[in-house]
Amino acid sequence: ELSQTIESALNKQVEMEAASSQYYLAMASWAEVQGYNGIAQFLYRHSDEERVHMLKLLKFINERGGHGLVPALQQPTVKFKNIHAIFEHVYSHELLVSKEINNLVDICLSEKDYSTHNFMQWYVTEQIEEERMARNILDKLKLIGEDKGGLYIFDRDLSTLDTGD
Ligand code: OFO
Repeated sequence: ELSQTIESALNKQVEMEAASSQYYLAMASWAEVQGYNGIAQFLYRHSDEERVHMLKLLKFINERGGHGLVPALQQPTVKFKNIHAIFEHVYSHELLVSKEINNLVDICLSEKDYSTHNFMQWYVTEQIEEERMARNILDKLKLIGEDKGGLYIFDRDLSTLDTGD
């Protein structure tokens, strides 16, 4: 059984993952319109993954006797300055997600809910991966700077870059 506190904390995370999915979808669409097809593919995949993160939480809540709530859609930022700005957003967003995941883990411990604590470990590991990937991408972009050729290769490489789980 989930306590009310855990159930609403999990539902808050459902909302966050859904918002992440929307967020990356908006970035993907912008990148595609600008002609960055590889970057767009990468961001579309990332958006799909965030939806899977959301579903996983929703189903866990239901399995444990709670009710996973589908959140309302909010329009995310749809226009971006450039590719660099997009990945700065990705990085800071993932840091925020990690902070929220850690909060949730904290709540699990204070509520002595060890099964939810155990379930949340998947997200803890996932965030390490997501932060690492976002940091790597930012490092690459720093090297590229304003170089058009570099950005062209970066776009091509991102079409096949693994986004993890
Ligand atoms: Fe980006 O990992 Fe879920 O939110």
